[in-house]
Amino acid sequence: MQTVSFWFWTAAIGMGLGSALFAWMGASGSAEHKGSYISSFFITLIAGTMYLTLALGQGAVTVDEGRVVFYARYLTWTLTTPLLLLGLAAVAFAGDLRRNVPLLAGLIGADVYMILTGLIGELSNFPIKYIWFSISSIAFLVILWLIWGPLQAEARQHPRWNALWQRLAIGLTVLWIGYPIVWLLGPAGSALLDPAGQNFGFVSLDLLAKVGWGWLLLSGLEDISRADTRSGGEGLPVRKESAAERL
Ligand code: RET
Repeated sequence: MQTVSFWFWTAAIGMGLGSALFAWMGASGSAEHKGSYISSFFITLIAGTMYLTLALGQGAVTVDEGRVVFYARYLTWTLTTPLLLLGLAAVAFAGDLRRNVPLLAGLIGADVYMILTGLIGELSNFPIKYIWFSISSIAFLVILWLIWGPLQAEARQHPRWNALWQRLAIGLTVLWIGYPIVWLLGPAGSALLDPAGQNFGFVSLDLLAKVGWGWLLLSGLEDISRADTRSGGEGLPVRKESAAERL
């Protein structure tokens, strides 16, 4: 197994390449999806910068149990996970994020709460850390419920976007479930994985959840735009609305 720092450098480079890919896709991408390109670019930029701090030996503390906690990871997750959820919601809402603001607020609130209570858990000793793990997991279940309940109901109202939404929601669910599993297998949980093993797990999930998932989102949005153009520029509801507002 490679060292912890090998995985940090791999992730920093991988995220940097992800940002470059999204900038390049955005340069030729359609105007109505620019928000998603910019958001995907910053998700990987923030993550890449965090991995650079970790690779340089920053952003970590040793707790009483003698474990090293890479707390910088949680700080960036606090920023990147809400952006990922906004991307998923934008597809469910057919491009108009204002369609259901209470649902967005609930999703993002539960998400930030999940990450911060997860951080407290990793900083805590046995047995208190499992109290925080459980609280964080409840918030995660709320997120999954909001995605597969009300958000899915929104997505189903937009047949042209629904197939993409289903793919994205399944990908997000499968990848995100991996995080608590890696946490439980790692040094903070059962210690079946050593720090290098755990970081290999988190780095793989992070690259898939940000670069892989971001690519799925952006290429899917382009397919929808192309289909719109072919069908005679049916257009997005958001465009129609803002055009009407301008009159
Ligand atoms: C923790 C431990 C406590 C219980 C739970 C967790 C879930 C974390 C998740 C993180 C997702 C991160 C992503 C980052 C990419 O930007 C905090 C590991 C439930 C779901 C997708």
